Amino acid sequence: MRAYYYDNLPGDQRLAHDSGSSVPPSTLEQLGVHYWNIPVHDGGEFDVKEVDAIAREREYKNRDVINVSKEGLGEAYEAKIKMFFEEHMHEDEEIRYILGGSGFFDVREHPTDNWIRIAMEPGDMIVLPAGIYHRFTLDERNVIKAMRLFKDEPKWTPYNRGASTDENPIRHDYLRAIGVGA
Ligand code: KMT
Ligand code: NI
Repeated sequence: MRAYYYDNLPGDQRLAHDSGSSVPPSTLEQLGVHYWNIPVHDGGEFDVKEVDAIAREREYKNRDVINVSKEGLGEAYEAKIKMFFEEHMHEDEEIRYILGGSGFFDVREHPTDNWIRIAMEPGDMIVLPAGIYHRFTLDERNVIKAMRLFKDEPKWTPYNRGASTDENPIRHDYLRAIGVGA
């Protein structure tokens, strides 16, 4: 995982858009973004006990695997890619453990509203807190395979940023939790 400020230059979302200014782990922690590395070996195997330990501690009872690629998503591909990259929030955490491929999660820093780009590779596991504004894109490899963990029913409904998300109670809870008032 590598985190840096997005350069905000026009151009393909799949390019790195690296401003050259890196973001330290402490900044991500302040935003409520948690990160672990659980190595994924060449054959794709990993230590499931490490995943289980995090899942137990954080009460993620369920999991599945998503393949974000043309082959994996079929007819839904173009629409999903577009939807993932619209700035949005969820009313629950978004937890992803990367098993193959690579891609970028962009999260909004608060209160600056700068984009922080998080480059994810196999072995990287991330928790985006409920209420954080974020988006996702594939990179130029055009493929990522990720385990999605969740508590009960997955609540992955994306709420695109706007007047109503600014008033969403989960968004307000998030801002209170990171200690920067609504
Ligand atoms: C999401 O909800 O944004 C995704 O599942 C993106 C692909 S998982 C790396
Ligand atoms: Ni999301």
